[in-house]
Amino acid sequence: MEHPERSFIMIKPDGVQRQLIGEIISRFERRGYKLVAAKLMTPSVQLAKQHYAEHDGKPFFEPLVKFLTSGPVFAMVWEGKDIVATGRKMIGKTKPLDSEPGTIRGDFGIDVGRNLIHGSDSVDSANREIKLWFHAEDLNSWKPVTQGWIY
Ligand code: ABT
Ligand code: MG
Repeated sequence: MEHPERSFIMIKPDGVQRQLIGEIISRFERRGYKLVAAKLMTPSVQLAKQHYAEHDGKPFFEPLVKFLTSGPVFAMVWEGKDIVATGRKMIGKTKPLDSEPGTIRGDFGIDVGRNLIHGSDSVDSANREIKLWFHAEDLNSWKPVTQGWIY
């Protein structure tokens, strides 16, 4: 079944510890996006390595995996027009110091190794990451009645 674009968005262990789950969900909801899946979980080392496979071998890879597996993350799938690119814009740049105020990292973060949240960087990455983190039956397709005022 066809559905609008989807992105994998994950609040990292630092964002969960800082109790920013509600704040972050609220930003995506208010922008007009729709939550189709969510779970609080502590990722295994294997899952973290698969998620960040593109960085395997880089000097920050091992600390990155250690960080991501250090406690619960809040994994989500969001849906809506241009969610991948718009989600990255709402999140801000990789380095919080390059992130504009108004973005999540620009409002709440100061360190690249504690940058609070992940968002897929392309539609292909999103499809790969959604499959990696969620079973197909856990993705909920639903129609909010307010959507007529957004599109
Ligand atoms: P993610 O959403 O976590 O993938 O971050 P983003 O796509 O903005 O940035 P990338 B390049 O994918 O970085 C992945 C994680 O690696 C950390 N990192 C990155 C470093 O610690 N040092 C570096 O020099 C680079 C390039 C930051 C990212 N996550 N965390 N935490
Ligand atoms: Mg990335």
